[in-house]
Amino acid sequence: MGLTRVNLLAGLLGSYIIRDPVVEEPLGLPNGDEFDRPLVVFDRSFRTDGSIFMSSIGNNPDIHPQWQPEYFGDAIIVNGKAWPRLTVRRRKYRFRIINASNARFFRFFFSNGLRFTHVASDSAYIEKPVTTNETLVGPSEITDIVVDFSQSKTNVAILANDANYPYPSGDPVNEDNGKVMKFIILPDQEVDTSRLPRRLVEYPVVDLSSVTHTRYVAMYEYVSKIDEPTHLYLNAKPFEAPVTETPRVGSTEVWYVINLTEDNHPLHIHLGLLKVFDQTALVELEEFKECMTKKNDAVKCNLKKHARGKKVAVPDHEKGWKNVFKMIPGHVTKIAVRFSYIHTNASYSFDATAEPGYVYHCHVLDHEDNAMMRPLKLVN
Ligand SMILES: [Cu+2]
Repeated sequence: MGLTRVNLLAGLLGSYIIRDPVVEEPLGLPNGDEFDRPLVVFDRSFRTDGSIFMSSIGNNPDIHPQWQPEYFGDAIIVNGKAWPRLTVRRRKYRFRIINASNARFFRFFFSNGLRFTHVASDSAYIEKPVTTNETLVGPSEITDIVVDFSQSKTNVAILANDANYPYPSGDPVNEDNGKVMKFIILPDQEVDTSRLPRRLVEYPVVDLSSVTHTRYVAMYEYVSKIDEPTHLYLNAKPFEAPVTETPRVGSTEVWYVINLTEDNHPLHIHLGLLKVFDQTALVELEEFKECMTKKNDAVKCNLKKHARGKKVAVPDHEKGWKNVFKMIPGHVTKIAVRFSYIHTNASYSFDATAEPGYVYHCHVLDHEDNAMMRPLKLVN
């Protein structure tokens, strides 16, 4: 707490893929080190000597000497290299693209119109492949896609980004952070034995009639007299306040996540996986915000009356089980949270009630550090 934003920024980081050959080999997706590649993407700023730069002066130094609400770097780094290139063959590749930025969202697309075929998201497969032109990835999200370079009409494709920062209402991208990496596509056609199956992996259906607990998680941002953010809280509580979320092991809960801020926050729940139903715009938002700021109680502030705006459909490729999901500002997001294994519905093979317990938090590192994070204590 307080140091994650600095630790990840300065440290070495990499990816570790856990495979289940029994489930995955029959799918026939591109595999092996050459054709199944993690791409760890983040933004960094550098001094002229190449060392990493992060300003150590807070935006509100009288209140907090170091903290800034979001770190954004000038250069886009993929697997440790700034704006790298990769030579690929004319065939299918699987890329597991991990957004390891502190605060930057990426909306990836290919400059030459090549498309993404999603096969999984975060740590779980989706039911069937979904093809899109672009994919929005918040901090800590993983977009797991197949790209078929045999479909490319050009021999060069730029993987680009057009997500404002902060997302969604910050600055537009520029020449530097609008580019991610370059693919050089070899001209020769080749035989490709990998495939995109019609169906991927189906997990057991969740019985929502067994839901016993509904929770409300409201996201607040606080500002100083000069209108600069000072900190962010979930349910208006600091991390140290006594635990309020105590789900039962094996249960499924419905959470309404209410984003009262102006930014999108990727909510990450430890241990439990989540499925998103929908996102609904809050009407008469200022009135609702005022009530929530006073009472911090979604029921007393009549969330139902305010959750009547336009519904935002969940993109098809994000309808599966997620580790993290992007909470749209001024919206309430309804999610199911499952506290058991999702592939069998069986209970955990370890004692999930053991100390020190778990947490749930916004995955913008600068937010979770100050202190958009709350404890999560499982009970039997
Ligand atoms: Cu956040």
